[in-house]
Amino acid sequence: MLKSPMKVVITGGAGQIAYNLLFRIASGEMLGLDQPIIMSILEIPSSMEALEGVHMELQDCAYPLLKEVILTTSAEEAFDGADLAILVGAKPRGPGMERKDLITENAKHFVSQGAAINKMANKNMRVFVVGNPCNTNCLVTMHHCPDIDNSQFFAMTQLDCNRSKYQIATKVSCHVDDVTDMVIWGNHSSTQVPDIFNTKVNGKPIRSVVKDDSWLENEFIQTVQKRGAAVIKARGKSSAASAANAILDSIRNIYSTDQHFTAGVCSKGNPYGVDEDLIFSFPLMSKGDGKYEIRKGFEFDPFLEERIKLTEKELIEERDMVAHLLK
Ligand code: NAX
Repeated sequence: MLKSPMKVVITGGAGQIAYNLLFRIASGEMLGLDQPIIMSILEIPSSMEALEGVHMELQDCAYPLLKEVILTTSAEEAFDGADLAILVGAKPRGPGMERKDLITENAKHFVSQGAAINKMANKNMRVFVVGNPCNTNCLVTMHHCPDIDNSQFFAMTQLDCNRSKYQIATKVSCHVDDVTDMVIWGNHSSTQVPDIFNTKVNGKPIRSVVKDDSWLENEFIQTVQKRGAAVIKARGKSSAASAANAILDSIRNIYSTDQHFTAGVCSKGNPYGVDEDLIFSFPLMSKGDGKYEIRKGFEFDPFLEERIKLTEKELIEERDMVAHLLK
């Protein structure tokens, strides 16, 4: 029997990630074949014509689960009654633009989208931020949603996790599924910390299987950190299909039960001594109905500890840059 429809909002619907995402959501691949969907797509006015083309293609797929598609430039209309918001839309860095300019420019949009979510969305909804800088954009959104619990906000680090699993599996000639408990700590940026201490390969500690600490601490981490740039260099465009795939993985994890995953979440009350007002990527365990716990008991060697401090410092600096937009 079909469930009652879920309203899923996607921002940046005319962009390249969305082009790899919307069709998979509408097919049922993200929320299941028994979950009808009302898709609400928020875009900026200059991208509405392109979005109309995407809409035509959605229509031409005749998806049985897709009950309605709303295209809008109004955040309040988009988030009205939303059960899940996937915030992909964000401005890319322009010529001569510093990272700081990008952070403050993008954060402004997350102030207004946060306010619209708080006013219009279902209070039990989940917010999943992809648009960069995703951790800090998520923090800004969360600060503008006082009526929605902090535990309902997520920022994406699953793509970094998937990239890590592939590199390790290739190095030791195993399958990606044999690499478990993989965590990305901290920020989705070049300071991110793929965990090379607690990850397991076929149930054994990663260092004892790889037997090459120098590779893990240097080549592996750098390959993961720079993978996005490598894709841009080869393809001329940033990662889109793998990013959309990681969004699907993340949302399925969020709504699963007893599943280990990694994502940026509110650091309040975290067991690792990280500053308490950040969106920081941790090891998580899903608890059903979109709930999770930050997993305890992950241990740090000095290498990991030093890097986790650096990514925390970067997130605090990003928060300082948008301090005037937080409330
Ligand atoms: P595109 O530039 O192809 O698409 C972005 C879309 O967002 C455009 O259609 C634009 O009109 C729209 N947009 C811009 N501002 C908006 C606003 N205020 N409200 C609604 N829509 C708005 O970018 P794409 O390749 O799709 O990437 C989207 C975002 O994902 C970027 O910020 C990118 O950096 C980020 N990524 C995040 C990843 C992660 O792991 N967290 C990985 C992939 C990706 O790099």
